Amino acid sequence: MPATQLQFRLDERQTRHFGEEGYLIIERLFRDEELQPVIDEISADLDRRCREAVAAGTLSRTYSEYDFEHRLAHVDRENQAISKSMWDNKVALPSFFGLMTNSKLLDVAEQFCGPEIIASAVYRLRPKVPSHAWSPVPWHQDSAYLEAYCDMSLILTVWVPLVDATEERGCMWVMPRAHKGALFFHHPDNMAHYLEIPVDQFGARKPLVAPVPKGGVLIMTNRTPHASFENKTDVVRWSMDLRYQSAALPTNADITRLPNEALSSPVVGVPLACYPPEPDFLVRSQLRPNEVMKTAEEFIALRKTHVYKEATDRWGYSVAQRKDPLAKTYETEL
Ligand SMILES: O=C(O)CCC(=O)C(=O)O
Repeated sequence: MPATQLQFRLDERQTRHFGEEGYLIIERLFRDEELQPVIDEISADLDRRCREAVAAGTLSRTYSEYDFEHRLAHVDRENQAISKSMWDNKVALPSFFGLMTNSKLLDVAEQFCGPEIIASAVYRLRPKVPSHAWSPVPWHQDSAYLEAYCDMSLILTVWVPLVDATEERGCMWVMPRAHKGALFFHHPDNMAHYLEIPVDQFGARKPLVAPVPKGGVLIMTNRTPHASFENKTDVVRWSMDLRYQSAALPTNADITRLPNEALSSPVVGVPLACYPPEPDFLVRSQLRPNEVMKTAEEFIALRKTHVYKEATDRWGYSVAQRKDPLAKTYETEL
């Protein structure tokens, strides 16, 4: 089988950095015109939410004179439910499919996950508005939210800012070289909204701030501890986090399983997925090209029809124990 012709190849220094440090910033991956469809559709979705809120009497006006970077910050001073719902509500827009299947992004994923690539179910849109209790995300490893049988496999997080993500705007922080052993212990944070690693577990380790310009990405492993803090500016720190894994790992994508690929587990049975609540799908493949998802319509339909399956409550923290009335399930917070 000929290797995929990669259009975007990382150099050896970058690959080594990722392996040793557990993260890598790629400063220039996307051109503005590749991100613009996403920004346009989010803006239209926000516009619709504002008009509906005005009609419902929960917002005095639509704030349509403000641009993408500022509008939600103004809306949010009057109505916090809109930003919260866009953060939590698993927004699925056609352009998200275009971004997730961007060939340069898949080239990056292929260099770590191999040529049979699954877009992991868990992607999130994050409008980090200034001064919100829920928009700082405490230290955690993504695997804390995933099934334990995937802890030692790579699920690649690609964090994509849609505006320049600076320290003042609440960009990501990472804990370098902390991604190789067993998971750190996690407990519910103060709001019972997120899972959190108590910081004393990091000992003498030093965190690193990871600003990323628009057009760049931060990639991390599922065991890389990371966090983001308050946005101290009037700009909304819009970002998306996307995830990829090899098709050989547990997945609920509707694909033919090949010899040596995970199918079932004597412990958990089938169907098996690293994150059962939401649906995975195949985005690049040499071995089953006909099963690659081709259209945004299929992506939207899959998000609507997937049958929710509870993730294992591996930290003894059930949904019923949550204190935050706005949060429906902690699985959404990854
Ligand atoms: O975007 C953020 O502020 C947090 C993102 C995050 O924790 C993640 O991608 O797992």
